[in-house]
Amino acid sequence: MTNQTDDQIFKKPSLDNEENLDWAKQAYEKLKRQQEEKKKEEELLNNKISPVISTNSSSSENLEINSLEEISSSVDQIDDSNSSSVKNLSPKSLDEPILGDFDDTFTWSAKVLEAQGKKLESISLEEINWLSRLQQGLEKARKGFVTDLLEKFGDDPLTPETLEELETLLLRSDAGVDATDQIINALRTRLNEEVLDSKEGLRFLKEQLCQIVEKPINSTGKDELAPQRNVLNIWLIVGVNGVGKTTTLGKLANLALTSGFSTLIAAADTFRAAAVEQVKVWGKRSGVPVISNNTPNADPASIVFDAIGAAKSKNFELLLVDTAGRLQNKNNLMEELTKIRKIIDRLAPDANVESLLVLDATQGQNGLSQAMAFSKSADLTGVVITKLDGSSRGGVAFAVASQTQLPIRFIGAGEGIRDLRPFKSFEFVEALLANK
Ligand SMILES: Nc1nc2c(ncn2[C@@H]2O[C@H](COP(=O)(O)OP(=O)(O)OP(=O)(O)O)[C@@H](O)[C@H]2O)c(=O)[nH]1
Ligand SMILES: [Mg+2]
Repeated sequence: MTNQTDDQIFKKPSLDNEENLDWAKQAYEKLKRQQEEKKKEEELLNNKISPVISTNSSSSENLEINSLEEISSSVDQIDDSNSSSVKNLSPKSLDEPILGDFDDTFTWSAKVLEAQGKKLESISLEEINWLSRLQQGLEKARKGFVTDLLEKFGDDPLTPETLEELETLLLRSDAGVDATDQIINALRTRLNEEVLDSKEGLRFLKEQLCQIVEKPINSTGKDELAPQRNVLNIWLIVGVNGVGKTTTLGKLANLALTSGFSTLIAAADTFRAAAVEQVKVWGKRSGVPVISNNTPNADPASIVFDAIGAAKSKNFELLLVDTAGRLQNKNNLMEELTKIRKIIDRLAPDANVESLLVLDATQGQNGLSQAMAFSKSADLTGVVITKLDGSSRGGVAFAVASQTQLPIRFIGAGEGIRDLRPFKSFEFVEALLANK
């Protein structure tokens, strides 16, 4: 079967139509018009209602819920404002994406969206902006990989020697032995069958990389992880200290709220004094209420208990639970997670529970042993990879997928509230191997 036929049958997205810039140009014009219209609207609105804005922001102070006694009254108050002011409180205006120049990064981002079947009518600045940042964030990883790779591939057909070089590059980018073996074997088989030029070699490599990260995702039957509407979803955010759990939770809260899910946060990391404050700051930034207990070393399971009670009584759709990354020792940490898990299973047996392990890309392969340790006590269902910006070890995504068989659900590439998006294999592989 020829490759063309493969593509036709599976309709795989591809960035092949390099010359065609029409779609990107139209997309740019559309976003530019949108941005201008929005600016005008905002100016009009500001002139009309500027005094009201400060009143709204002061109400955000009331969104904190610090004790069980306060829950019923505070949640009542939040519920009242949920449809209007909570949405107004979301920090959209704080770091609204801005349309940059019509440059290589824009055209690359537009092409990635077009290749995935995105329609011009539904294209958004948010998506373009994220892809641009992802591609820029992965620059370090790309430099150590693609630049060398393209040099090794050269313009000539691929040889067994090029494969050896590729093997070294993959291992060096932390793709892990399993994923690397799989890719090299597939390429070797292809090479035995036919001559592969560098362009086709790169296309085939991208396809293989996509397959590795897609396998665990496909086996869950859910392309993307999103809360189910009108029922309780509980997402437990776990991982060792400093990997980015709380930041991820804050970004997820914002993503969920802007997607229209009523969201609540449980600040169940009581080990570090500053942890609860940090969660509250994220709660405020995204306009999501936080259930917490300010008593030092309060029992995390009891906070989760309170939060589930509040979520159920007020019909919240998503409860995000921040957990500790460090306790007196590792056993304590695992015991605590098991306890939290038990409370959830007992109190909310019908909830959709996700247990997301946060892994720091800069830690490379070390993250894998963490994954194994956590999977026992936290019953992991997925992975979030953070700090892909500035990490030269973006290849770790392939090691995670092939060795843990856990689906990667979100990726983070920056400290900002918008720097987290659902994981899409095509986008990730294209960003990692972008030829620039
Ligand atoms: N560059 C970059 N920094 C990040 C990213 N995610 C988190 N960080 C930073 O990493 C540091 C630790 O993040 P936290 O969210 O506090 O990590 P944590 O896992 O909650 O840490 P503990 O609560 O101590 O276990 C902070 O300085 C974050 O701003 C990311 O995607 N990119
Ligand atoms: Mg934290």
